[in-house]
Amino acid sequence: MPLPTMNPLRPSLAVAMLALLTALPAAAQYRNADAAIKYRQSAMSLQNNHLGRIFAMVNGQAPFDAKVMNENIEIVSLLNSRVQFAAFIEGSDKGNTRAKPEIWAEKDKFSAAVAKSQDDVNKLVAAGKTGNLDQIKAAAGAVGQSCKACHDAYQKPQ
Ligand code: ASC
Repeated sequence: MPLPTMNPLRPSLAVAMLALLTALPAAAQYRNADAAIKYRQSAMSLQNNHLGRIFAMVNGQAPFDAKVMNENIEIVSLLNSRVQFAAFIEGSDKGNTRAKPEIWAEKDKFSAAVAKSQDDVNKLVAAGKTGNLDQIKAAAGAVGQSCKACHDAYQKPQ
Protein backbone atom coordinates (compact mmCIF):
# COMPACT_ATOMS: atom_id res chain seq x y z
CA MET A 1 0.00 0.00 0.00
CA PRO A 2 1.47 3.37 -0.97
CA LEU A 3 2.18 5.76 1.84
CA PRO A 4 -0.30 8.62 1.97
CA THR A 5 1.21 11.70 0.46
CA MET A 6 1.35 14.82 2.60
CA ASN A 7 -0.71 17.64 1.25
CA PRO A 8 1.07 20.97 1.43
CA LEU A 9 -0.59 23.19 4.01
CA ARG A 10 -3.41 25.23 2.59
CA PRO A 11 -2.62 28.92 3.08
CA SER A 12 -5.74 29.47 5.21
CA LEU A 13 -4.75 26.60 7.50
CA ALA A 14 -1.20 27.88 7.76
CA VAL A 15 -2.48 31.31 8.72
CA ALA A 16 -4.83 29.80 11.30
CA MET A 17 -2.00 27.74 12.82
CA LEU A 18 0.27 30.75 12.95
CA ALA A 19 -2.44 32.76 14.67
CA LEU A 20 -2.87 29.98 17.22
CA LEU A 21 0.87 29.76 17.83
CA THR A 22 1.15 33.47 18.45
CA ALA A 23 -2.06 33.69 20.49
CA LEU A 24 -1.51 30.69 22.74
CA PRO A 25 1.51 31.70 24.80
CA ALA A 26 -0.09 34.82 26.32
CA ALA A 27 -2.73 32.81 28.14
CA ALA A 28 -0.73 29.61 28.52
CA GLN A 29 1.94 31.32 30.63
CA TYR A 30 -0.49 31.52 33.53
CA ARG A 31 -2.18 28.60 35.31
CA ASN A 32 -5.41 30.58 35.43
CA ALA A 33 -6.82 34.10 35.69
CA ASP A 34 -5.88 34.38 39.38
CA ALA A 35 -2.26 33.63 38.53
CA ALA A 36 -2.27 36.39 35.90
CA ILE A 37 -3.75 38.82 38.44
CA LYS A 38 -1.06 37.95 41.02
CA TYR A 39 1.64 38.23 38.37
CA ARG A 40 0.65 41.74 37.31
CA GLN A 41 0.18 42.84 40.92
CA SER A 42 3.71 41.64 41.64
CA ALA A 43 4.99 43.60 38.65
CA MET A 44 3.06 46.68 39.80
CA SER A 45 4.55 46.34 43.28
CA LEU A 46 8.08 46.08 41.91
CA GLN A 47 7.55 49.05 39.60
CA ASN A 48 6.26 51.08 42.55
CA ASN A 49 9.33 50.13 44.59
CA HIS A 50 11.85 51.03 41.90
CA LEU A 51 10.00 54.20 40.89
CA GLY A 52 10.09 55.10 44.58
CA ARG A 53 13.90 54.82 44.55
CA ILE A 54 14.03 56.96 41.40
CA PHE A 55 11.73 59.62 42.86
CA ALA A 56 13.68 59.63 46.13
CA MET A 57 16.81 60.65 44.21
CA VAL A 58 14.94 63.07 41.98
CA ASN A 59 13.34 64.75 44.99
CA GLY A 60 16.55 64.96 46.99
CA GLN A 61 15.48 62.44 49.64
CA ALA A 62 18.33 60.16 48.61
CA PRO A 63 21.73 61.13 47.23
CA PHE A 64 21.87 61.16 43.42
CA ASP A 65 24.00 58.35 42.09
CA ALA A 66 23.83 57.97 38.31
CA LYS A 67 24.72 54.27 38.39
CA VAL A 68 22.03 53.44 40.94
CA MET A 69 19.58 55.65 39.05
CA ASN A 70 20.20 53.76 35.81
CA GLU A 71 19.92 50.38 37.50
CA ASN A 72 16.50 51.37 38.79
CA ILE A 73 15.41 52.81 35.44
CA GLU A 74 16.51 49.61 33.74
CA ILE A 75 14.33 47.52 36.05
CA VAL A 76 11.30 49.79 35.55
CA SER A 77 11.84 49.66 31.80
CA LEU A 78 11.97 45.86 31.74
CA LEU A 79 8.87 45.53 33.92
CA ASN A 80 6.98 48.14 31.93
CA SER A 81 7.88 46.88 28.48
CA ARG A 82 7.89 43.11 28.96
CA VAL A 83 6.17 42.12 32.17
CA GLN A 84 3.42 44.38 33.47
CA PHE A 85 1.05 44.55 30.53
CA ALA A 86 1.49 40.96 29.34
CA ALA A 87 -0.75 39.77 32.15
CA PHE A 88 -4.03 41.53 31.33
CA ILE A 89 -5.28 38.35 29.69
CA GLU A 90 -8.89 37.59 28.74
CA GLY A 91 -10.94 36.52 31.75
CA SER A 92 -8.65 38.17 34.29
CA ASP A 93 -11.09 41.02 34.86
CA LYS A 94 -12.82 38.91 37.53
CA GLY A 95 -11.28 38.06 40.88
CA ASN A 96 -9.11 39.83 43.43
CA THR A 97 -8.29 42.73 41.15
CA ARG A 98 -8.83 46.48 40.95
CA ALA A 99 -8.54 46.39 37.16
CA LYS A 100 -11.62 48.00 35.60
CA PRO A 101 -13.59 46.16 32.90
CA GLU A 102 -12.83 49.07 30.53
CA ILE A 103 -9.36 47.54 30.03
CA TRP A 104 -10.98 44.73 28.05
CA ALA A 105 -14.00 46.70 26.78
CA GLU A 106 -11.90 49.53 25.31
CA LYS A 107 -8.83 47.60 24.25
CA ASP A 108 -7.61 50.23 21.79
CA LYS A 109 -7.76 53.00 24.36
CA PHE A 110 -6.01 50.85 26.95
CA SER A 111 -3.31 49.89 24.43
CA ALA A 112 -2.79 53.58 23.66
CA ALA A 113 -2.35 54.32 27.37
CA VAL A 114 0.12 51.43 27.64
CA ALA A 115 2.03 52.71 24.60
CA LYS A 116 2.16 56.20 26.11
CA SER A 117 3.58 54.83 29.35
CA GLN A 118 6.20 52.84 27.45
CA ASP A 119 7.10 55.89 25.41
CA ASP A 120 7.57 57.90 28.59
CA VAL A 121 9.68 55.15 30.15
CA ASN A 122 11.85 55.04 27.00
CA LYS A 123 12.43 58.77 27.41
CA LEU A 124 13.41 58.18 31.03
CA VAL A 125 15.89 55.53 29.87
CA ALA A 126 17.40 58.10 27.47
CA ALA A 127 17.47 60.78 30.17
CA GLY A 128 19.15 58.34 32.58
CA LYS A 129 21.94 57.81 30.06
CA THR A 130 22.72 61.54 30.00
CA GLY A 131 23.35 61.42 33.76
CA ASN A 132 21.77 64.87 33.98
CA LEU A 133 19.53 65.06 37.05
CA ASP A 134 17.32 67.85 35.64
CA GLN A 135 16.58 65.81 32.53
CA ILE A 136 15.94 62.70 34.61
CA LYS A 137 13.66 64.69 36.88
CA ALA A 138 11.54 65.92 33.95
CA ALA A 139 11.35 62.47 32.39
CA ALA A 140 10.51 60.78 35.71
CA GLY A 141 7.75 63.34 36.26
CA ALA A 142 6.22 62.41 32.90
CA VAL A 143 6.37 58.71 33.78
CA GLY A 144 4.63 59.43 37.10
CA GLN A 145 1.92 61.32 35.23
CA SER A 146 1.27 58.52 32.78
CA CYS A 147 1.15 56.00 35.66
CA LYS A 148 -1.42 58.22 37.36
CA ALA A 149 -3.49 58.84 34.21
CA CYS A 150 -3.76 55.10 33.60
CA HIS A 151 -4.64 54.36 37.22
CA ASP A 152 -7.27 57.10 37.24
CA ALA A 153 -8.87 55.64 34.12
CA TYR A 154 -8.40 51.90 34.65
CA GLN A 155 -7.93 51.13 38.34
CA LYS A 156 -10.82 50.94 40.80
CA PRO A 157 -10.20 53.09 43.87
CA GLN A 158 -9.06 51.21 46.97
C1 ASC B 1 4.62 55.49 41.46
C2 ASC B 1 3.51 54.63 41.49
C3 ASC B 1 2.53 55.19 40.78
C4 ASC B 1 2.98 56.44 40.21
C5 ASC B 1 2.08 57.55 40.59
C6 ASC B 1 2.64 58.88 40.19
O1 ASC B 1 5.68 55.29 41.99
O2 ASC B 1 3.42 53.48 42.09
O3 ASC B 1 1.35 54.71 40.58
O4 ASC B 1 4.33 56.62 40.70
O5 ASC B 1 1.87 57.54 41.97
O6 ASC B 1 1.69 59.85 40.37
